[in-house]
Amino acid sequence: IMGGQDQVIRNAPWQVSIQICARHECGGVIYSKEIVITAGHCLHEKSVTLIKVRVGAEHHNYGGTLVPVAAYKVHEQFETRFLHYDIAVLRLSTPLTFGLSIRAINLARESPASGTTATVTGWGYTEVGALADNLQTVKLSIIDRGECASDEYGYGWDFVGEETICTANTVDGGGDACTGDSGGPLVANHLLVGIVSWGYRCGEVNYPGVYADVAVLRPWIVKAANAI
Ligand code: 4AZ
Repeated sequence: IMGGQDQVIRNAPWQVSIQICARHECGGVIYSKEIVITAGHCLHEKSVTLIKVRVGAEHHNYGGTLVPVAAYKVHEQFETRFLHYDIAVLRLSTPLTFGLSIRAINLARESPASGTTATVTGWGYTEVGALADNLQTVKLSIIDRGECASDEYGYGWDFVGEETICTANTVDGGGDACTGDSGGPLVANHLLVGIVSWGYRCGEVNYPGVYADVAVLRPWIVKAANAI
């Protein structure tokens, strides 16, 4: 997270760190005692035995509990070129015990309107090449897909699929998600509205942050969570 501040896990108890080969790779979100949501590109073609999830910790590298993963499923339409349908669910090998630092968040049923304030959290880069030790949080503004796709402001329609939403970067060096935040939560009005997906660099004007739109992908998430 660029331009954010420290967050305690009790204020984002659905946030997890997805670890591959014992290193923080991505964020993730607790959906139920056994199911975690993350980005498709975080798990795509990874060996399930190498994946663990750290829950209930402010720090990606210690504290809380490290839980092995039993299985995962990436969206059937996920593709690596434009990162469309960048969503996956995984099943933990043992169910979580919920408490003040570990709990689920409900999925939004409607996509957030342009101008909605949303909060993104994660341990991703705070500057080039540097993960955050302590969980970071920043408030951002949702922009509509047309603005995100527009040539002057954004990426073009190839990159901004119907299953994505975006956040504005209105000032250079302002708040944004970055490398290592992928798979983590974008929260508005106490509901999960997005999963961090990608962006061109971080915190640069004219390059919005792109997220999987949870309301659009909700039917897939519910079905996949029941099937794995
Ligand atoms: C990444 O590489 C990444 N500025 C995630 C989000 C953003 C940029 C990069 C958004 O995972």
